[in-house]
Amino acid sequence: MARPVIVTGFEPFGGEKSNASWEAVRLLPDEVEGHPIHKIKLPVVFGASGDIVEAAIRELEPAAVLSVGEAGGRTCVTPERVAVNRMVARIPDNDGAQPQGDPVVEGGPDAYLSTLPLDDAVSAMSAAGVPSKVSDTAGLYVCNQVMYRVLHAVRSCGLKIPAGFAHVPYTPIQTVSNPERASLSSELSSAGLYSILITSLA
Ligand code: PCA
Repeated sequence: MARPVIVTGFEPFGGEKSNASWEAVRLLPDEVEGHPIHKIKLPVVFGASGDIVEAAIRELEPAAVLSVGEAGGRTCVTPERVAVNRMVARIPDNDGAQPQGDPVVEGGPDAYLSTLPLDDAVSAMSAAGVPSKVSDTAGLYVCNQVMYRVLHAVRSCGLKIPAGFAHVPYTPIQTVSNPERASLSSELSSAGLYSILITSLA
């Protein structure tokens, strides 16, 4: 059996009833290119979210890791280029924590670059009819922290694998009460994530 691929999404936060990242992740099939997809729903909590994904990486030694978050306001699927070793929260996390500049990992490198094939992934998403673009910042909230922890764990375990993060826009239901907001269907976001996985495993 081929090594699994870890794909994570998040629980709701910021007053929303759903999280577009989990809606897209849960629509993914159970395997890709012969690799079982191990899906994990993470809490929007600094520390705990990173601990959960790090434990999964250590236990499963995956063939690839793709973490996914919701970025309200974005118009397309955005694989992230970089995670930085800082946490700054505009709103408290789901446990009430609101760090203002603490490092993700004390003494860790300032930043990690995604090891996903970003440009090829965007080309594959375009070919699949999914609007997408590489993003140069994942923010400094829980998503950046998870991306940093993923890349730090992969490096610490000596795994040479594609690993990184993508943000997806709100789903249409999240914009009904505010139709000026951008949205993308979960089906399209999920198709985009699938293209990222296929490209990463090629
Ligand atoms: N988005 C937030 C955290 C959880 C999520 O889905 C972020 O972009 O940091």
